[in-house]
Amino acid sequence: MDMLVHTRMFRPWFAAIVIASGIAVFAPRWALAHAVLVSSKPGVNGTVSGPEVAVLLKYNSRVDMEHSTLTLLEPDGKVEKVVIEGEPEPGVLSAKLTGLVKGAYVLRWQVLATDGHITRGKVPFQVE
Ligand SMILES: [Cu+2]
Repeated sequence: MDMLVHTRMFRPWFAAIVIASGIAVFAPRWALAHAVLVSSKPGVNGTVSGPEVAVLLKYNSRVDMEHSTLTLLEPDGKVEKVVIEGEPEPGVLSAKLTGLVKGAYVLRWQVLATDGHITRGKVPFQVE
């Protein structure tokens, strides 16, 4: 009877420790492996002048340009596909936006990292 009580009390703690150390060990590797946006042009919530806007998205790891997509949500609610122009250096994607009028835009990105995982995010910005 005594033994059973001890076992029940022990297990949740043991599970918690195993989970916590698992996160501690693997979290840095996940962070390195996934493509996370490090910096961008335009910057997040930044303001740029139109009508032509150069886009640069810098990630913490190499990305597969062929399997990455960019879309632009325009002030009128229209969503346009943005052609990825190139990869000026590993982990950096470039594109050119043209004909942008004044207003609020959201550039949505989805990239495939070299570890096979897809990440996505958005860069809201203003054109003045
Ligand atoms: Cu990953």
